[in-house]
Amino acid sequence: STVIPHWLDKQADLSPDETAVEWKDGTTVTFSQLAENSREKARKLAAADVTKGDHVAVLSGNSIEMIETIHACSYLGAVAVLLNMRLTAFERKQQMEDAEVTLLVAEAEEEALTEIKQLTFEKLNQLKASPHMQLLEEIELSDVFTMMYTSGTSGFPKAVQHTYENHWWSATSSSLNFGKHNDDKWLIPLPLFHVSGLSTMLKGIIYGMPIYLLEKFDVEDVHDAIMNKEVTIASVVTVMLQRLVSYLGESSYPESFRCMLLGGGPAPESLLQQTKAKQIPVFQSYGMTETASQIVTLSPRDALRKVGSAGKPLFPAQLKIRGQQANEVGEILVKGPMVTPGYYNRPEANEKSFLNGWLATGDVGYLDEEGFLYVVDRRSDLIISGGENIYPSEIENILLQIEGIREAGVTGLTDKEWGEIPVAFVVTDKMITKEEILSFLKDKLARYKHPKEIHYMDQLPRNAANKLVRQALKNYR
Ligand code: S0N
Ligand code: AMP
Ligand code: MG
Ligand code: MG
Repeated sequence: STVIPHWLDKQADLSPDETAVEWKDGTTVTFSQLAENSREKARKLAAADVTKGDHVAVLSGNSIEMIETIHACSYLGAVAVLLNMRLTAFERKQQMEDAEVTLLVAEAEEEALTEIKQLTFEKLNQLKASPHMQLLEEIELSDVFTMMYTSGTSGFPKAVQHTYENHWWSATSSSLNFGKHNDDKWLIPLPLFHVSGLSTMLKGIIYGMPIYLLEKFDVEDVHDAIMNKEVTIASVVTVMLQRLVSYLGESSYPESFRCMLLGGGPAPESLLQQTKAKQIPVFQSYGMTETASQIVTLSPRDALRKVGSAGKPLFPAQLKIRGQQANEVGEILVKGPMVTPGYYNRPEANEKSFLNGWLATGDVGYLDEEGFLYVVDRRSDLIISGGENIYPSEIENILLQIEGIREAGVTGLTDKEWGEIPVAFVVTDKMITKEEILSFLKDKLARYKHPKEIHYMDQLPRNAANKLVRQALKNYR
């Protein structure tokens, strides 16, 4: 398999004094500093017994420590398992156990629900580095670099494995489409624990391009970065773009701002019309954790003619609709070097999802005569709220643990702000208040998964096989 020099060392050699990361307070970090600090962290991780092939969980908001820790793993050949900060400690524990994590590195002390060893960034920094530790100088492209959880096509969160090769091709295919300009600076208001943020951070390393990193999304900070900080590209999800458009009012972005990459879910046509009127250069995209970020993108050039389309597959990617002709709706299949080699420890899911090298996305769409993709429906039952995935059965299973709840069904409803929100329907044996239900969920489910409405029913809609018909729930409000 292919071996290349470690990409961060390479960039530190090519552009040592160029900015790798910029913050809103003006602080910057250069590529050589980033490489040096990441290597130092690798030696400290080695002192904490991390070795090649180990799985190290990383739990942090966007920070330089987090970026260094991710790279530190790569210098040891360890896999960084990125955990979602919005989850409860209970949900994260399940992921860490499933991913066979041996060490958690976190920005703050994590509630100790497991035996898994943990270190805060502060404690890691206090360790004495192993000075003689031989760090990797090369990257084996087929090795797994990162893992992160997604609900996939069936009920339960599964770890998507990303090889170096997946990230490499994700970065290069994006640049073959957008072009790489010398003055590019890419704004990341998205979390680095999602592939949306992570892939952009890695583009920075691979392109030798500065990223403008926000600790968290804030409409004023994003606006300011685009207006005043020479940002040329930004990645956003729909709810962020909505907030930005209303904040922008009658003003317009500078001409140097060349690309607003929109991904992570569908966008209402009204929003796309608004951005068109304000001349915001929106690139609609389709992608998923499994494809290491966008795999299909629509340029503003075609946006007028192809409103609602997600565009065409990027250069080395292929896409087809399962068993269908032009304009016929079916499951979207994708193939390409940015597509994950599979879910960690999930032979059954892998067998179902991969068909002769094609990934069955579970999403439903069609291709028009010119090959433009239209996504018309979501993989079965998945709810996307503000770019975060919610799988109904995750919520249902917790609801069913409540004494007195006999049946539970969850579905997504359209919501102006979040795109969709989860709503629950329960059949109870006794009187249980909504407050009691929500307080039971508190430690077990991330806030964004809490049902926004709870409806009490005499029975739930079921088919002849007694299987819950979630789609039918939508009519029961
Ligand atoms: C939209 C965000 C920023 C909203 O969070 P915000 O406003 O910062 O909220 P908080 O202040 O933390 O909390 C306030 C209240 O809001 C609730 N809340 C927060 N988020 C959500 C949510 N998503 N849904 C519902 N409620 C939410 C909080 O719980 C709190 O309420 P209370 O007080 O009641 O608890 C934030 O949600 C966010 O960052 N979303 C984006 C996540 C993301 O990156 N998703 C993309 C995942 N997909 C991929 O990575 C693949 C596609 C991809 O790669 C891509 C995607 C986008 C752009 C580019 C690409 C690419 O291809 O490169
Ligand atoms: P994630 O599971 O977080 O990686 O998010 C990927 C999912 O978001 C996809 O499987 C789709 O269901 C959805 N999605 C992404 N892009 C689009 C789009 N352009 N239109 C509709 N849904 C999308
Ligand atoms: Mg997912
Ligand atoms: Mg999502």
